Amino acid sequence: MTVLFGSNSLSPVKLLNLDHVAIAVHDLDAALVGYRSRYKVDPLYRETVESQGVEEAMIPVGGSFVQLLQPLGPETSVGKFLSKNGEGLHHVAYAVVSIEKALKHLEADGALLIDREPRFGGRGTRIAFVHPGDLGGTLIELVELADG
Ligand code: CMX
Ligand code: CO
Repeated sequence: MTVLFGSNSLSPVKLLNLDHVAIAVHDLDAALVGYRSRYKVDPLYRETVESQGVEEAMIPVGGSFVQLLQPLGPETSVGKFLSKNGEGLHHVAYAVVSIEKALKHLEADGALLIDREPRFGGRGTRIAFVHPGDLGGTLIELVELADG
């Protein structure tokens, strides 16, 4: 039997890297002040993504980002999460080579997909979510970067 350690080169989903970890916050300005004060870091991007119901800031950390998410209203995904859980880790996001190929494989594999088709996220990315009930109680986002 062949056992591969620490490699996903054979994965049809082709996870490239950890793109970001996302943290739900009540007040984005206050959170950014906290990160600047404590860790001396600033966001590279900040934008409102209406379709996701969030204002988000992306703080670079090595080759990945911390994504801070403030909900646009109480009925959004992040708004509901905050009222139930308070501030904290909301999802992890993996960069993939092709989001269509990744979704096709995951659907065929029986994954509990939230999105069968990609949607637009921040930074011009295309994104899709896998339900937290699918694996480890963690909401997973797949990201295809704008420049491939
Ligand atoms: N992580 C882990 N579990 C979560 C969760 C999260 N972020 N959000 C909800 N859950 C759990 C709840 O605790 C609940 O569990 P139980 O059934 O055991 O109580 C279950 O999922 C259902 O939760 P809910 O409050 O009823 O919420 P909904 O089912 O209406 O929505 C979800 C949950 C994940 C389907 C929805 O939030 C979604 O579609 N998310 C994807 C889009 C998104 O999050 N966009 C914002 C970020 C945008 C970006 O990153 O760019
Ligand atoms: Co995200």
